[in-house]
Amino acid sequence: MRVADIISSSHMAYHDLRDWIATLEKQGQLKRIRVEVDPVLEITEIADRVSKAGRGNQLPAISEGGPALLFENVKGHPGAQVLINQFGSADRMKLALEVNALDEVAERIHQFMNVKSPQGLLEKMKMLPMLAEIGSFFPKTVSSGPCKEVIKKDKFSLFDLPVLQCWPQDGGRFITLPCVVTRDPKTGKRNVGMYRMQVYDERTTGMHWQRQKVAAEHYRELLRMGAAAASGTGRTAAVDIMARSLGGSILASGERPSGKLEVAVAIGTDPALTFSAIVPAPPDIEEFLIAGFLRQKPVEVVKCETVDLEVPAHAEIVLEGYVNLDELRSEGPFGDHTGFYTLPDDYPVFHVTCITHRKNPIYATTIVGKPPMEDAWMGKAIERIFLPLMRLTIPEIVDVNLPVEGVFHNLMIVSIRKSYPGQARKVMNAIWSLGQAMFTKCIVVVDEDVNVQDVGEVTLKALNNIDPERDIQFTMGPIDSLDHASRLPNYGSKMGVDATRKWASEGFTRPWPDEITMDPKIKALVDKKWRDLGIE
Ligand SMILES: Cc1cc2nc3c(=O)[nH]c(=O)nc-3n(C[C@H](O)[C@H](O)[C@H](O)COP(=O)(O)O)c2cc1C
Ligand SMILES: [Mn+2]
Repeated sequence: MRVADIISSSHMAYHDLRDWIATLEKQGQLKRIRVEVDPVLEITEIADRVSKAGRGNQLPAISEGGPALLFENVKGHPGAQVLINQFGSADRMKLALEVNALDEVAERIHQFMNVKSPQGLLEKMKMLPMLAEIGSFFPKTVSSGPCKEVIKKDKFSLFDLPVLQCWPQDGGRFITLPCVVTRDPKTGKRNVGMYRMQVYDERTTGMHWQRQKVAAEHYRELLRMGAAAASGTGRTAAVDIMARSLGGSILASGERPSGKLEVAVAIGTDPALTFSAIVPAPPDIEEFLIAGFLRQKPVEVVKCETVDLEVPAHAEIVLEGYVNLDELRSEGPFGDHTGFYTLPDDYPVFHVTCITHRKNPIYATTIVGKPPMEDAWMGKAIERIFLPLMRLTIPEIVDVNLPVEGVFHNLMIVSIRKSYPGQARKVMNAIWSLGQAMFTKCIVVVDEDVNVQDVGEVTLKALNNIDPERDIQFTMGPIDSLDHASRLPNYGSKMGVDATRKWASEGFTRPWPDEITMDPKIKALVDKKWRDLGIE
């Protein structure tokens, strides 16, 4: 399939999940499955085989994964449909974002960032279309939408949804592809993040926003506001819980958290919006705007029934509710994208107050586990799209590779144009200060002549070029919550490898050898003789 053949200039943004599914089907990228399957473990085994199709346990860079799957006969859920692996190949990721190459998205971002102040009327006029385009990215509030076709405020149960248990030791069933909407209690800005939700019972789930994520900050912000307003009654069990969860840094003893943070969750949205929920954007940039930029058409949002939040009007399923500020509950274990189970930990509890959905809603989900899986392709898209944004603050970066086996946060290989001594270390520190890249456990910095996408070449050159004691540096800092090896949860060490060629100005005065390459004249000579040699 050539994405170029599909995306003509007249193509409009995917309206919703159904429009996206129809496109996938037209392109032969979707398989409908009518055989009965169990959402407990069985769907995972099928999806895992499909996402690793034809590769055994090989972990390739970018190549095709198997098709998206739409299960139409899910055990225990008559009439339900489950979509999985919608993003599970390089081509589908491009199709989802309606580009021929992911670098096109990067290029568009670059164009917007590159705007200089216009000189004279003509240049100002030239900017008008771009300004009009920016206007079209902002979300549009509409009065109703398909997500309101069915509204359930009194009688509903989360068990009605075909939620998967993914892996044998999972603590239960997990909603794995939710777009979780919260509002910053101070600024009113909205955030959409993807945080998995363990179903506890008919009306409550876990809310696994890790402490460094934006919704967790909204929650803390509300706690701070409550703490500031509180009159100071005795220390309570709730405070102890919060102190444990938040490192004791928010509430002084004697302060009692109260109140709730409203939360809405959209499941099954158009692919740009689903993708925007995982993008590690700066906290103040609303994902609705990012999705609008990606699809070049506003996201239509509609007010919730029971909370003061907006959700995508075309979502298949919406869960409305709140988390209490004084309630945490054990979440997990969960077979995670590291290839290991994440062990149980305390997280807030989401209480559902209302479910709205389309008629015959399609439940969108994913599984994570040993790579490569569906999330590998989303991660690769982020790698490409964020390169120009990284270059804004670290302009010497030439290219970046997050190998899928490095599960995003364990390994980043970065090539730089080195111009001054110590620059590789400066780059490492800049990456460790850059949003969610702070979690990167190991950064390998190479010179610009190394192709970071070729891990073999990196291994050859990087390891030849280092004197480990001199070139490896350790630092302490925040660690991904999923890391099971750090000395403390969320806090530990990181490693940077300066594999650039060392300069005399960096204290390296020995001669540096050339790389081996053959004389081009001899190459040409052998090319000419090659057939006569009779080797092939
Ligand atoms: C399939 C999938 C599941 C994810 N689950 C979680 C999760 O449970 N908790 C979490 O903090 N981040 C999770 N993430 C990563 C976040 O979605 C990502 O860090 C995102 O940028 C968070 O948005 P925010 O910056 O608005 O907080 C997941 C990502 C994917 C692709
Ligand atoms: Mn965000």
